[in-house]
Amino acid sequence: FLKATAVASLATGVAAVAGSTKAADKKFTIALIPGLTTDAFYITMRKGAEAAAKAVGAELVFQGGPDFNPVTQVPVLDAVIAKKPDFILIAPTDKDQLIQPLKKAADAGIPIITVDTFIGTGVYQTGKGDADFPLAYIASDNLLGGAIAARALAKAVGEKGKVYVSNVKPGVSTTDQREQGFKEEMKKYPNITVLETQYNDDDANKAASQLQAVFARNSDLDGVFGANLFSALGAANGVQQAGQTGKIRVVAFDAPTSIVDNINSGLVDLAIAQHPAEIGYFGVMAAYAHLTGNSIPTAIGTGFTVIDKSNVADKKIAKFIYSD
Ligand code: T6T
Repeated sequence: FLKATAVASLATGVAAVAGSTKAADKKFTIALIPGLTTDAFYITMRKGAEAAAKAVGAELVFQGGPDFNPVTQVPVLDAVIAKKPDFILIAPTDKDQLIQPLKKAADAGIPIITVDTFIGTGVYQTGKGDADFPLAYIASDNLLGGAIAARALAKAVGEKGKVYVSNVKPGVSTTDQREQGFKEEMKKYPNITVLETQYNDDDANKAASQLQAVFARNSDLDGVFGANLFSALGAANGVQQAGQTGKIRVVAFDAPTSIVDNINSGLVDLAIAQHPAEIGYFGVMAAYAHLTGNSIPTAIGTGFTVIDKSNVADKKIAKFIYSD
C-alpha cells in the first residue's frame, strides 16, 4: 500500500501554520469546482473539503457541471468568478482548454489551486509559460498509478497476451498520465501486447460496448485497464456481458461502492483507490493557509490504497471506498 510521503510533510506544515496564525477575522468562501458533480470521486473529495472548511470556519461552495467536459465546466467557472469567492479549487477538465478561463479568475485576483487534474504541465509558480499561475497542484501521482496498474494486470494475465486501456479522452491530465505510466511499465513485459486505447468520453455504457467490440476483434483478449471510475466500471460490465468474467482480467482505477461486489465476484482483480477526501481536505487547508498570509507548497501528492480480494473486507480498507 502506497502513501505519498508528501502528505505527511504537508500535515506537519499545516499544523505549524495553525499554531502560528491567528484565526481569520472574516469567514472565507472557498469554491470547489469538480470535474463533474455526479461522480463518487468528486463527491468524496467534497466530503474532505467540507471537513476542512468546518475545521477552519470557512464556507465551501461546491458547484460543477453535469459531465466531464470543458463545454459545461467553463460556464460554471464563469458563474463562480462572478460571485467573487476568496479562493477557487478546481479540477480542470482539459489541460489546455481551461487555461484562458482560469486566467480570468487569476486576473480578477482570485487565487487558484488545481485539484486532481492540472492545466499546462502541472508545474506551477515557475515564472514561465502561460499556465503556471495556479498556486498549487494537489493530486495523486497518476504516472505511478498507471505503473501500479500495469504491474497488477501483467501479473493477472501471467505476463503474456493482449491487453488494452479503456480511457476517457485525450487532454485530461490525470488519465493521460495513467495511460503513459501504464504503457511505460508494460515495456518491461515483452510478451504482452498493448492494443489501441479505446476512448469512451467518460461514458460507462460506451466503455462496455468497446470492450465487447475489442473482444470481437481479438478473441484472445486477456485483460483491460480501466483508467478511471467510468472506464473501469464500463469495461468490467462489458467483460461480464461477454461472459468472460475471470477470463478477461480487469484492473480498475478508482473505488466506487460497486467495486466491492466486483472484486468479490472475481470480475475485477484489483482496484487502485485514490484518496479524494484527502485531496479535498488539503485543498481547503492550503487555501486557508494562503488566505491567512502563509506560504504553501506548489505541489502536494496524495496516496493510493490498492484493494483486492485479500483486503476488500478489511475495515481499515473500507474507508477508502468512495461515498455515493
Ligand atoms: O479518476 C477520477 C479523477 O481522478 C479523474 O481526473 C477523472 O475521473 C475520476 O473522477 C473518476 O471518474
